[in-house]
Amino acid sequence: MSMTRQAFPYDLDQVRADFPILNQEHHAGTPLIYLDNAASSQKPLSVIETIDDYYRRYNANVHRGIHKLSEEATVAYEAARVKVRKFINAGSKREVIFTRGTTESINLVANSWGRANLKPGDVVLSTVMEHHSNIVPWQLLAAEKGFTLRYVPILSDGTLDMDTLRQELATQPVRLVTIMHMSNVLGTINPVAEIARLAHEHGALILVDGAQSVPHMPVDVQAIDADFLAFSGHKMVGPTGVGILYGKRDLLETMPPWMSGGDMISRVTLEGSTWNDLPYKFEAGTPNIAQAIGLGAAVDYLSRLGMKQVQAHEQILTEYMLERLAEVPGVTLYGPQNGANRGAVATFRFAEIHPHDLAQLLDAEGIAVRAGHHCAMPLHDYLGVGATARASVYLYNTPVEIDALIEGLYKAKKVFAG
Ligand code: C6P
Repeated sequence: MSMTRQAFPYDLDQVRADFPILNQEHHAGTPLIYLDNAASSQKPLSVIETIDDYYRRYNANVHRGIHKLSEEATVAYEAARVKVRKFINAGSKREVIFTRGTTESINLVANSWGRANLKPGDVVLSTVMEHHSNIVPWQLLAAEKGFTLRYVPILSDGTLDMDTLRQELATQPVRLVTIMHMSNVLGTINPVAEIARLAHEHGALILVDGAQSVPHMPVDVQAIDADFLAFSGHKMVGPTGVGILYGKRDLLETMPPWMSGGDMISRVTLEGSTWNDLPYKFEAGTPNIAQAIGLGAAVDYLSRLGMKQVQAHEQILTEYMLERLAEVPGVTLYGPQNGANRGAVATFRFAEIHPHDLAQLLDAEGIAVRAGHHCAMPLHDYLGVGATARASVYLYNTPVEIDALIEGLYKAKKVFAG
């Protein structure tokens, strides 16, 4: 099977021209085929230039200075917050907190809401497919506060075991369901709106880890009815070092600060302090100003393309990638096999070739994939594999690049056959 570009919802050549890194050689004479987008995406010129412009023209601290530069920086920083609010359909910009990324956002919820509310006897319900950043913060807090952390298993097709989730909610004193929207390994898309409804029915809150969903599909926090949503800028054509915690305003108002210092206070005396309004209560110290403004430009870029279009593009490409991989003798694929309603990753083992060796051989062909446990060791234990290879596509990838991946696999097999 082969595929033409006509099937795609936008002009791929035009989109690819926006990303300078895609138009370079990886090794001499080998074009770059970047299939490691779930780890971090590439950046369009508009994002790079927005950051450059900030440093060249109006670099200054925000919320502090009365001078023109500080005012300009503050306006751009707050404008980025408004763009993100609109992008995820939050009710208010006060519900949008800048963090360093998904990991920090989840740690914020654990250390603020979790530390203030969780006690022995309570249950936090997660799943076996989570990324370490949605497991370890809860493990650390459980050891300190004495609550129980339980995990919903997956079915053999890589989807979440919803019956067990329902049963856990009905029989356990669950206070929080903390769950990924889209798996970075399996590609599974969890039905988070339905899970939110179930959680709320049983008096629990829901935290959605949107690290892999927000970059790839329309995500509407009000439609999901998420209490918290965490995601990272660098996976959605934005810069590193910035991410978002969305939280419902009522909840955020009741939560104590986590990190403390400048900007998050209302008044400080030597005897004690009071806190600034939302969202600043959770943004201690000089924030990542350039990165936040860059994230605003990333949101502009994605919005111009349209998240429905991005999702449609990836769906076609993912279906093609899964089909082509399934044709290769010796490939074992993990996760739901149907490319529709599935995230843009293909995780696999190939014959007896260790994923690290495979990634190295593919790299020599100019193809960047990830190998290892993808920060999901419990899931790999559950699947009974130590490591896997993962190809992950984004809005700029092409079917020709998938064909190159398949050719790369055949070449790798030849190398290993001696
Ligand atoms: N997954 C991957 O290669 P940070 O590092 O904070 O930006 O994102 C953490 C994170 C949280 N949840 C999910 C579902 C993720 O996929 C990630 C990051 C990368 O799969 C790097 S390990």
